[in-house]
Amino acid sequence: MKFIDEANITVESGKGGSGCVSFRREKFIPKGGPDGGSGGRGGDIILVTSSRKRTLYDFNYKKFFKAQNGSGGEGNQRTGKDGDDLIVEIPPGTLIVNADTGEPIKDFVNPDETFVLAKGGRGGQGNTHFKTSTHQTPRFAQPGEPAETLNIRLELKLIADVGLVGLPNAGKSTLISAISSARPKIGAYPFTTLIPNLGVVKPRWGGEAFLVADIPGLIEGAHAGAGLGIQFLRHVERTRFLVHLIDVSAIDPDDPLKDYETINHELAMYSELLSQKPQIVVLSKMDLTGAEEAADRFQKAIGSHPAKRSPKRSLVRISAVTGSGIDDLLSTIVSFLDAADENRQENEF
Ligand SMILES: Nc1nc2c(ncn2[C@@H]2O[C@H](COP(=O)(O)OP(=O)(O)OP(=O)(O)O)[C@@H](O)[C@H]2O)c(=O)[nH]1
Ligand SMILES: [Mg+2]
Repeated sequence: MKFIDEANITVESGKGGSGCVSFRREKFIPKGGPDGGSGGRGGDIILVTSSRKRTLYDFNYKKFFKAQNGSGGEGNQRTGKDGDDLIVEIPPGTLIVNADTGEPIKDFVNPDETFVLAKGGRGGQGNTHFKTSTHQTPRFAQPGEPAETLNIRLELKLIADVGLVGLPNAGKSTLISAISSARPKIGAYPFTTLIPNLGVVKPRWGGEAFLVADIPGLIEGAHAGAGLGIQFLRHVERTRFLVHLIDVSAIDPDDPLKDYETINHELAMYSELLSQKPQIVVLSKMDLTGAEEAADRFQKAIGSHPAKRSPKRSLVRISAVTGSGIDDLLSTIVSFLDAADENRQENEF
């Protein structure tokens, strides 16, 4: 599912250092010639796409980017130091627009693309440079070129990294409310969610933000139109993996994997691609009585289940009410994201 992320920032390149006015002063050379060096170049603002970046989240907090100014030239023909360039990392897929004119500046598609957005000013020339046969003692030098300032808007079409799936009432919307700023409707009845919700999750301990999609619940026969059908699965088709929620209080003691298999069957009926995505299987509502026993039964049953071998699966227990297991789930999500970045597939049961 697509969602537009936007941020406005200001960038400023480095000013050029000014040229220096200076004359040689040495013993026994009463009238030394001009020896003022030129100023250093100002740093550029360089945009680079990095696959580590997934959202524009960080630009909500840091909005001004300044490259270093060039240093002034000095006597003895010393050139000033060049200012350092400033490299700003953005996610692939970001469109850069001039915020004042609305004109597109650059559309980044792939990782590792670089673009000089604002050029640093050239350093001014020192008075050494202005000496001519008729003008032996120039008492002037050039100032450095000014910095370039640009207000830009970044636009990114986001695709959810993680898709939440499960039966109605499994606790999907409660979970996305607990981990992101999304505030979907939550209800103690099936089909509370009728349209997909997206939430940006920023792990508390730092690291890159990622995007989670909460979709309406699936039921047995959804592929044949039961309940709300499987149309919403297209919103999680392009995610890197699924978080599959199972209400632990609804686990059938005689058939602990029933709900789990129902959802997996519907995913498979939708597409091979979806059924082959890695899954973090989450047992929710662990605060309810009898939850531990039910979860143990589930874990025992899944341990001997063929699905544990392929695709990649992992199991986490949570309670969105008490918050238990949420950090564990977030770090598992982050490790799945990292693994998806590296295209690794391995098993964790
Ligand atoms: N005790 C307890 N109740 C929970 C927990 N998580 C969700 N619930 C409750 O379970 C019910 C369903 O939660 P939702 O988040 O709406 O479930 P959903 O999976 O989004 O459901 P649909 O949108 O209908 O598919 C609500 O009454 C929640 O308050 C939990 O960790 N513990
Ligand atoms: Mg819901």
